[in-house]
Amino acid sequence: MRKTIHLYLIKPSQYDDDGYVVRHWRGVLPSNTLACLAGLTEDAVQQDNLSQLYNVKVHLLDETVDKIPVKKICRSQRWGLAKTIVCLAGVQTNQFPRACDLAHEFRKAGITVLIGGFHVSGYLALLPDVPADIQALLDAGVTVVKGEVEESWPQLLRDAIEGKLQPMYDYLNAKPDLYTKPIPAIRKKYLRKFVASNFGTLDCGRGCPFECTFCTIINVQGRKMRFRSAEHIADAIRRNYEQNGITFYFFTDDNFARNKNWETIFDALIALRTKENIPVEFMMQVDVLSWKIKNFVSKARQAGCINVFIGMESVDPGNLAAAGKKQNQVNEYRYLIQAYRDSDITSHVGYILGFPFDTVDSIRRDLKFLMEEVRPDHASFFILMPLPGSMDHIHMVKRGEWMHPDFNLYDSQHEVTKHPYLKDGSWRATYLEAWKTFYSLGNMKEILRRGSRVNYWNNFLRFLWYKNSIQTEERHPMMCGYFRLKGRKARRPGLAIVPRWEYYTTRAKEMYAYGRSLWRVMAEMEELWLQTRYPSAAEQRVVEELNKLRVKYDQLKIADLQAAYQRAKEHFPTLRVPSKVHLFWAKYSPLLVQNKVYTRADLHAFWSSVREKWDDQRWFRIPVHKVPLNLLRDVQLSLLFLFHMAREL
Ligand code: B12
Ligand code: SF4
Repeated sequence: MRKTIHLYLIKPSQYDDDGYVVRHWRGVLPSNTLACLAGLTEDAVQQDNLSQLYNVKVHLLDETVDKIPVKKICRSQRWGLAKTIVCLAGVQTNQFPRACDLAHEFRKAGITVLIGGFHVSGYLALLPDVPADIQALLDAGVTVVKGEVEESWPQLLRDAIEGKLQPMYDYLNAKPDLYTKPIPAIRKKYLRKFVASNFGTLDCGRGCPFECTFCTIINVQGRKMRFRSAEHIADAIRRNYEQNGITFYFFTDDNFARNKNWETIFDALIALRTKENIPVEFMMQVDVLSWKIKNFVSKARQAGCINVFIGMESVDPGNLAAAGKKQNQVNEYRYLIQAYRDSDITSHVGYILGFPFDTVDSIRRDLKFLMEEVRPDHASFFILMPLPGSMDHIHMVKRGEWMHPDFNLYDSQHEVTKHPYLKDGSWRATYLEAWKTFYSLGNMKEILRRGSRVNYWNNFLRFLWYKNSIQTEERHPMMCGYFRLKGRKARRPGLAIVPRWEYYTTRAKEMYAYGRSLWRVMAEMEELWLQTRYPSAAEQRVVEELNKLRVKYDQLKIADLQAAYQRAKEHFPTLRVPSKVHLFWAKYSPLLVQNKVYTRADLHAFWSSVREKWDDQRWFRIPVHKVPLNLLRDVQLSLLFLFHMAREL
């Protein structure tokens, strides 16, 4: 009988500021590292004939959306009937403390544990000495893997199964050629934990030729570009479409524009779209010079690109020079954004706060410049942090400068170093202000109005994700999902497990605050939709017919409305003329209020005044008779809004 091997590929999460493990009901971005290791494992099991000797069961767990069944895993190799191997995968610096806690717990139960990813790879790439926390892992019998494992995974897996693992493997200098290596495997079951189950990840290449000092990629994956074969990529996309219905990809390459195979990959995607009718679309990461590469932008659009993430980082040339970001020319930013906009590709810029010349005032000034002159469609803000594996980290170590000892905070939303001008919490305060300013109703409105109609919902849904993350979940959108879950006992070691009563009371309060905040976000998004949505041609025609009547809206009779619909129907035969009851409500719906701008401002004003009177205990001044009608209008409007949004998901 073949021995069962339980291979757990676990992507650890992070602790929140109260020490609870961060987990969400639904995630937004699936982990590419898990997909990569799953693909490599499937291949290794087949290629290495492991399947003839062992029954390898692969379990994919992403702690940002899955509860890790620690006890079950610890019990899984009791009685010697099975062997369990835990791989802590893609561990970034902010996930390292959580990964260590999990590793020690598994090791106590005698489980084989390996750890890899950017934290250990980056740390050990630039610093010769093994730091205490990594040494503690080694002492506990955890195997530490530095670098990429595309070449070595079959051997590593065999070593793990046969109990021959070495304490440390170093593949940093043996960077794999990716050309025909197994492609990340997408698992439908895993994707069910995410908002969009048609969403896959794939790295078409690795490496970046530039030299930014805050970046770890160049010291781990190198500056020499490596890439996958376009044919392999196209095969995987075809297979994922047929088997799992995947139509949207995040190409996680750090810089797709420097992938030497970009044109062949785009051609393969264009062929999939045009010859095989596979409606694939994708987003990718590029540098600020990408728009100058001949045909790059136009071909990207033809290949299905709808969004680019651009490492803009700052609009201050002094800051860019200090960060070694020589390629970024501020005076060309607006042309870059426009080039993508002209091809109907939305732009998303990464923007770092806390460079040497940043002050509260300069950040505000730069943000204004970014919003008014550069005019990207989206921006993500990050607090500068010295990640192990970056030149910034090495320089600070050498200079003996203070860095926060808790790696859990190295998530670009906490201050982990001291800044000469951003003191006493003003760094984080300015960071939060930047999010609020960029995603204000006014700026979102501008973006939707200047963007093309085809990208309307693409932009809108991203706004919703970002607003919800920042305002309701209070987390960086790239580290956030929908609806935070908290395990009472999933708390950082050293912190007390609070009694049930206290825990549930606090959770109830948190839920209430969450509900209120979500309500505010949804109301703002509804208003945004009302003010910017594209009415259908038939609807516009009805409004035109109404305008011809030259009667003030509130003087319109139901019969007038019905007649307007009848006349519009002559041009749009499929238009349904609503019943009188329906029109009675429609008359009060803000959707029909004016030709130009739709709004729920009157409803907002009504509820605010009710609230004010309630708070001042002037109950008798509340116009009770208007409450049911306005409530119905609000519900009707919300349903309409949710219906339109759901259609686009
Ligand atoms: C795509 C991406 C994202 C995406 C999606 C990430 C994902 N879930 O897949 C999003 C946008 C969500 C994201 C967010 C963040 N990211 Co990011 N992201 C990347 C990026 C560009 C690609 C990741 C990837 O797929 N790589 C390919 C995989 C296969 O590489 P890998 O993880 O290193 O795995 C290989 C090896 O390390 C090894 N390996 C890994 N684990 C294990 C385990 C075992 C046991 C073994 C044997 C081998 C092994 O095998 C793999 C195959 O060779 C990387 C840069 C990069 N080039 O990797 C940054 C990067 C990983 N991100 C980074 C950061 C900082 C973040 C954020 C904190 C930023 C922020 N505030 O938003 C968040 C954290 C989010 C989170 N909770 O994970 C840093 C991490 C550096 C660090 N030391 O922590 C990186 C390196 C970029 C950088 N600027 O330096 N990110
Ligand atoms: S351009 Fe991006 S990926 Fe390349 S070195 Fe700079 S930060 Fe890193």
